[in-house]
Amino acid sequence: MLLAPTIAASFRHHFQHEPLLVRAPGRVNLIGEHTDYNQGFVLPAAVDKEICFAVGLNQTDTIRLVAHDLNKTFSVAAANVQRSNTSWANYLLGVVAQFQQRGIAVPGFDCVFGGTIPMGAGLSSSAAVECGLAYALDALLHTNLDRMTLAHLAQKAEHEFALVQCGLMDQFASLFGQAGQVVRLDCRSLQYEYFPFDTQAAQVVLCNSGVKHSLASSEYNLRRQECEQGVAVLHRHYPHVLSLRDATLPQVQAHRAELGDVVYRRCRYVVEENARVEAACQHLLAGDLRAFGREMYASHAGLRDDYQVSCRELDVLVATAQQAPGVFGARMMGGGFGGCTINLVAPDQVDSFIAHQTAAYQQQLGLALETYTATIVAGVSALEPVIES
Ligand code: GAF
Repeated sequence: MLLAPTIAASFRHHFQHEPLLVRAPGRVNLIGEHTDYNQGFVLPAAVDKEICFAVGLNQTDTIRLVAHDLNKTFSVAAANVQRSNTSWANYLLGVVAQFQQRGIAVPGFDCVFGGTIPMGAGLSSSAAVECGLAYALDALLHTNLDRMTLAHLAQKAEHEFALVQCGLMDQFASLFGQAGQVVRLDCRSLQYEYFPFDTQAAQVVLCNSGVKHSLASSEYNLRRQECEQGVAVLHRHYPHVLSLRDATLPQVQAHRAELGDVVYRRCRYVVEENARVEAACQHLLAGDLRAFGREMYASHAGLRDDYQVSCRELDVLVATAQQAPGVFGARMMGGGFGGCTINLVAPDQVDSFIAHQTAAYQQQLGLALETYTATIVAGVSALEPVIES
């Protein structure tokens, strides 16, 4: 059954009134990993794995939430929204709290949500949940917040209620995606530029390792701290260095001993990854997918060896992709410690690539592989009301 009619029908069943319908996509990131919170560059796109929301004010003081896919409900007084022990509800409550922190009164509302973004696959289902509800509440409350404000609001919800000190990439991609385009965001100036992605030349194929490391959020926050430690050292020598975005490789190398081995490696990775995003965008403009793919492989090597956020399963998937015909590039994607690899594959080789990866994953690790081909779509939007027949 189609997603939006299913979510709308569930809403009517639970709440007996008419909702606003909103869709919020997940994202891929072609290159630029762990650079967003270092004020650097990222190159994401919104994809056709989405969360659909049905939301309506309910003229009461209570917020009533239904997680359609989990078959779970949660309710709370609108005046008493706090971080809860129910992890799925926190993504929504965090958004409500952000409206309230901005002095916007949030009355009681009903919300059903569900979707097709695989959980824990690194496609940012959490950002889609946050951005979709932020967009819906903005529409229902007539607050007219612009998309960048909604992205920041959703990011802060993640910081305060999911306790992950994420950068802005995922929320930005879910809200600013454009069909058929990838978008390079400068996470310091917040300027962004769209680049057409030619699906005749390559398709985005995702290989889901199936690994969901519980370490992911604690290690993520630790990486952020290590980068901050690196900045503190570099800033003493180069006062203009306020983030790793401002540092050069020779500067990082010059202070290797003072940084210490671990922090040195983290810094080296980030500085090199920023340069790779810049180079990759030039290759994309020139239509040179082989060169683009080389940047992806180098990104993976840095994430594996210097930033140390990969895992055996992801490394196997990238190594086997590198052997497969028709593959321009592959790397792990997102925060790491599991989730998906992103692969750029010649369109006429996609089927053989998937067969190759599936067989190799089974043979080398004894694991079943799930794969998705992703289409690049527009960011969060409202949907036409679904009329029940
Ligand atoms: C996660 C975070 F949410 C993003 O902000 C980003 O840092 C990414 O990991 C790594 O590039 O998806």
